[in-house]
Amino acid sequence: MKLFKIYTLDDPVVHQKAKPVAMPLDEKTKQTILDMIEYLKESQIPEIAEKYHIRSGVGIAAPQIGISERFYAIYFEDENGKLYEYGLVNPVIVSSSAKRAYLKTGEGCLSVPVDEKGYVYRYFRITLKAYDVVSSKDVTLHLSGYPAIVFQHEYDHLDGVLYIDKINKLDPFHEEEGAIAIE
Ligand code: K2U
Ligand code: NI
Repeated sequence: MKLFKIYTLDDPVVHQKAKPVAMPLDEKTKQTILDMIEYLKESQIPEIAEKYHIRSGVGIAAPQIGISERFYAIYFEDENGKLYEYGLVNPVIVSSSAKRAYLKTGEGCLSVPVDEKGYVYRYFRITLKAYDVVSSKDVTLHLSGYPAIVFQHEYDHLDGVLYIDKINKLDPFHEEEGAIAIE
């Protein structure tokens, strides 16, 4: 298991807009992305997370490991047991719903050491295109609900945007009309 240094709020790289990845993908970048997926898998095993003092994650973006390029890894199962395992390169959200959604519990981030409470409003549904290292194909993903939230959280990292930047500072638990609360 490759242990990554996680860059945090104090590091400029997490606040910068990352650069597109040159294609075709070089072997080094491909291996880094596969290592990021493995890191997520292992982080979700309590004994391993404790042994290596790492926080559990369902996604991780290149800027969070100090690489200012447009790729991120995803690894989690949704409540129906569907596995989301992707290594996405140069992702683009090609369409999104007017309907917005937020996690009732708020969000967290491996790059934000102290959780900030509050609602983070995102699109409820997105269509995202990218090259996927796992399938070695260009993919078009139709996502909604919790999976859409996760993919957007990572997508924001590629633009140097953190979830704390999206919380209403005057009223962190402001209820946006018509938004869907995701438990
Ligand atoms: O990008 C990251 O820092 C990883 C985040 C992703 C994320 C947080 C909140 C909402 C959507 C995505 C971490 O996975 S936060 C920790 C976590 C761990 C297990 C399950 C849910 C959240
Ligand atoms: Ni994050």
